[in-house]
Amino acid sequence: MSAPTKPLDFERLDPAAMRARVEALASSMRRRRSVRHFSREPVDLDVVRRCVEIASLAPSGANKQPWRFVVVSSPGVKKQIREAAENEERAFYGGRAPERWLKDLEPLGTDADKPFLEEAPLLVVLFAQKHGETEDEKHYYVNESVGIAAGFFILALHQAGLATLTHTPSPMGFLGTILNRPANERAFLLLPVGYPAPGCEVPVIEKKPLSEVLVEVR
Ligand code: IYR
Repeated sequence: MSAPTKPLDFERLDPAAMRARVEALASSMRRRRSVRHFSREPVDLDVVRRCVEIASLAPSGANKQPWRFVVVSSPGVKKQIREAAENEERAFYGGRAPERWLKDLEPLGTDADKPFLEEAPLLVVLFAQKHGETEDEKHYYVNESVGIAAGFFILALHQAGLATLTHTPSPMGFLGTILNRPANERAFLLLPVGYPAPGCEVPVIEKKPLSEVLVEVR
């Protein structure tokens, strides 16, 4: 049965306002960087809750919203997560990763040490739900849906003046265990959230120009 409908609340902008909005967002988003050095300074948890609400406005397959955001501030749990992640990363950097992959990571300067997992005041673990509470509650396009929600979340954090990193220790099975998540949930991303450490440096890397990412079919 279709849901009842209501008029769309759509903001139609005049051309100048469109330009101004998109330019303002572009200059803000150009400054977004993945941060790997966090200050221990606490953040306003209510702002992060709001960012989760914004993320949860993302479109999803059949509106199933197949995601869960677990926000960890407990120092003990962050320590457990750091230790488990570093175990996986030591295996990754110590031989599990193909040479080619390690070469591609060189510009980022990453290694198996993940102090940010304890230093960042919050760790947000985004879980994807492959189905609902029972297996016959189907979910659709789960990766696409959760990926879009992750994008909304990263954008919301940046707009709120917070730094994050899309961290993917692999495999991430330990996160479900440590955080006691049900069997229908699989860790999708681990996002430390906080302020950059004083003097935080980031690698000088380039984004592809528009000509390399856009194809126009006229
Ligand atoms: N998970 C590892 C390796 C890593 C992989 C990719 I793809 C990156 O963009 C960055 C790192 C780590 O976090 O160090």
